[in-house]
Amino acid sequence: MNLTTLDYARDGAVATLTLNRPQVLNSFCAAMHADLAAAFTTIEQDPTVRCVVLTGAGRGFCAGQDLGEAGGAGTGDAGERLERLYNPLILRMRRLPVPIICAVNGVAAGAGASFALACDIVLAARSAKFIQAFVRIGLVPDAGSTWFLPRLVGDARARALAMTGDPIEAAQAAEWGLIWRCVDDTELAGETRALAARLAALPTRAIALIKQAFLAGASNDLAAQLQVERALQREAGATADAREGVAAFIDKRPPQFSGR
Ligand code: T3D
Repeated sequence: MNLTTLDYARDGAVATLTLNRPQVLNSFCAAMHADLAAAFTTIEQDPTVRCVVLTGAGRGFCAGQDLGEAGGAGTGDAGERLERLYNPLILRMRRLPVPIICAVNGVAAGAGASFALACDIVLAARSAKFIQAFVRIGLVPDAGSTWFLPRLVGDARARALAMTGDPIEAAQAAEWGLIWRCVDDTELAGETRALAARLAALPTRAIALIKQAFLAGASNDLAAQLQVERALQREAGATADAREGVAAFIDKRPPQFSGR
């Protein structure tokens, strides 16, 4: 992979993608979209990747769309850019059959906040902030934020965050349920590594099916979701890891999951 805006690193079964345009707080440009697409293609084609970590280089996580990019926000057809660049990225992350941890190392603004919320588990450094910055420049929250926000924090908080564009501190974000946990800045890297190693050793097929279940559940009624669970459990129950999990329980030993 020839990446210019993103660092791709492997540590065992964990792939880490680091947004790397720190001079503009890792805001998205066309090259970064292309790099992310290439990285996700590599991950999707590599069954040895069992967990993905997303983070940012420098003091920010991601400040959303690069407002200085020629032909970007404020020009042309914003809807076309969303359809071509952001929407496929967000859906791809939700459908990726391995867990994605977001380690929010600094400010996450605009589509950068949406990008974080599209991950499965979000850890944030105490100094990080989440900003629905869109309204500040006359735009609507996008890249999934109007879908994620009310589901995570409820309608009242979601509307206020979207309409005011006020920042929310990582600790408050955790308290409201916007993210999983807020940790001290010095602990973010270690906590992320430990969580990634743990997830990468779990039954990866079951985690992929859990992702599918939650995605389906967001638009299903209870009866439909019970059917989804039946189908997914049938699939999970037939995996080598389910056999290993039950055998390990009976044998009173720790399970050794292969991810299959
Ligand atoms: O049309 C379409 O394509 C639709 C798609 C929309 C998707 C979106 O994401 S829209 C929302 C775009 N993002 C924003 O509006 C956020 C803009 N950034 C900020 O409001 C602030 O930078 C932050 C609140 C995030 C952080 O503030 P602060 O004070 O910590 O940092 P700073 O000094 O503002 O930024 C540091 C540098 O990064 C600075 O450059 P400089 O002065 O050192 O040369 C700043 O210009 C640059 N930067 C920050 N955000 C962006 C950016 N450059 C380009 N695009 C950015 N989004």
